Amino acid sequence: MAAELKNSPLSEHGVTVVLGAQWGDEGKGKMVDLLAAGADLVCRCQGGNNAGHTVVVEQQEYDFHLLPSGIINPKCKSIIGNGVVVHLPGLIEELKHNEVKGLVGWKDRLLISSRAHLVFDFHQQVDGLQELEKGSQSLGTTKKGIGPAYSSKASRSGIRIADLIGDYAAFSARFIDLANQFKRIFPVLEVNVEQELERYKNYSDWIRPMVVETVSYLHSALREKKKILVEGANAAMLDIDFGTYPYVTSSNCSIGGVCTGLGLPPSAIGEVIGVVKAYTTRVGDGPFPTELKNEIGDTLQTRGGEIGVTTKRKRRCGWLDIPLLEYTCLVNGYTSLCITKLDILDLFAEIKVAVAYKLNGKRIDYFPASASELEQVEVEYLTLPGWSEKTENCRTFDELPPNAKAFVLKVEELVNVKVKWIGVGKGRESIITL
Ligand code: 2SA
Ligand code: GDP
Ligand code: MG
Repeated sequence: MAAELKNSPLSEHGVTVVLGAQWGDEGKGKMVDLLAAGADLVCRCQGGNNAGHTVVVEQQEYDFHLLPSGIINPKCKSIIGNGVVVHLPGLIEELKHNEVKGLVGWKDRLLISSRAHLVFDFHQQVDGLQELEKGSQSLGTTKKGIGPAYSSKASRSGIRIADLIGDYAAFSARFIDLANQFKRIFPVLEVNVEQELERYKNYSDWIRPMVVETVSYLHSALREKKKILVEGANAAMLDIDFGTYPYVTSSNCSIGGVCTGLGLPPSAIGEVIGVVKAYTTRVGDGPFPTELKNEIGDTLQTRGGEIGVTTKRKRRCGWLDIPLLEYTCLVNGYTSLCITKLDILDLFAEIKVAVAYKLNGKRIDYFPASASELEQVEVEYLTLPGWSEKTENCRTFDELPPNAKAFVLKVEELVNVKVKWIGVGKGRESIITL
C-alpha cells in the first residue's frame, strides 16, 4: 500500500478536490492515487468512461475510466456520484481488465449513485453518427456516448441506475421510448431491443448490491469527519460552460460539477488542487493557442508518451499557457497546484511559457469565449533557460537543477497559486513535495 503523501491536504474539515487545470491528462489519476492513501472516500462526480486516468504502482500500469483512481487503495471506498454517466458494459470490462492487472477486493469498496444516468450502446453509436454528420466540423469525441447520454439527461428522457434496479417493466418501457427517440433521428441506428433488455436484466442484478443513495451516504461521512477526496475527470478547458465550446465534453469538469455531481454544498469544499502539466496537451479538435506543430511538439508527444488512454489517439502538444491557467484558476479557485511531467522538459535548451494573448495587436485581459476568437489570438511568450539534466530521481525541491526550480517558481508567481507538488516521473515515488 502507498504511504500517505507528505503535505497531504486531506482534512476532517473539508473535502479535497483534484481538478484538471488544462485540457485533461495532466496526471490527475496519479495524484488521486497518492492522496487516496490517506482518504476514507474517493469520489467521481462527472464524466463517464471518456476519461482515462493512469496509475502506476510498482511498474504495473492501471487505467481507470469510470472507476475512481482511489479504487486500488484497500482502505477507502470509491464512489461513482450522481453526476457521472455510466456505461455498464464498459464498467464491467474495466473491472475485468484491471483485475487481471492485480486489482482485488473492489466489490467491498465500490458504490454507485442511484441517481447516476446510464449510457447505452445506442448512445455510443449516436456519438459516432453525430461526429460523422459534422464532417470537417467534428469535435473529436471519444465516441463513448457522453454527449448523447447527457443530452438524454437534460431532455429528461434519460434513464438512471434507480430505474434499472426498480420496476423492470417500467425500465423496459422507458428504454424502448428512448431507443425509438434516437431511431427517429438516426434511422440507421441498430438496436436489438429484446437482446438489450435481457442483458440489462442481468446488469440490474449485478449492480444492485453496489447502488447507494450517495447524497445521504456522503453527508453522514462528512458528519463522521471522514476524509473525502474528489477526482475531477477531463478538465476545466473541456467544461461545457467554461471550456472552448463547442470543442468540449458535456459535463461541468470544473468546481461546480463537484457540488452538482455529488450533492455537496460549496461550504463542504476545502482544498482545491489544480493539476497542471508542465506543458500543454489536447486530444480531439478545437483551438489550442500554444500548440507546436513542429519538432518540439513531436518531442513533447513522444517523450511524454502523449497518447489517449481511452482512444489511443496522439495528443496534440504545446508550451505551457499561463493565460489559460489564470482563467481556469478564476473558475476553480485553486488553493494549490501540482505540476506534473516536469521531467519531460529535461532535455530542452530553452523552454517557452505563454504569458499573454493579443488580439489585433492589443493584449487582452479576458479568456476568449468563442473558439474562432481563440483561434486568432497571438501568443506572447517568455523564454526560460532549460536545465538539460535528468530530474527523474530528484525527491526534494533542492535536488532539482536551478533552472528547473526557477521554472516552477515562475509558474507559481505567474499563476499566483502555491505549487505544493511536482511530478518527475510516472510512479508513486516520483513526486516532490514542497
Ligand atoms: P467526449 O467524448 O464527448 O467527452 O469528447 C469531447 C471532447 O472532450 C475530450 N476528452 C478528453 N480529453 C482528454 N482526455 C480525455 N480522456 C482520454 C485520455 C482521451 C482519449 O485520458 O487520454 O483517450 O482520447 C478526454 N475525454 C474526452 C475529447 O477529446 C473531445 O475533444
Ligand atoms: P489524467 O487523465 O489527468 O489522470 O492523466 P492521464 O493518465 O490521462 O495521462 C497522464 C500520463 O502521464 C499518464 O501516462 C501518467 O502515468 C503520466 N504521468 C503522470 N505524472 C507524471 C510525471 O510527473 N512524469 C511523467 N513522466 N509522467 C507522468
Ligand atoms: Mg486522461
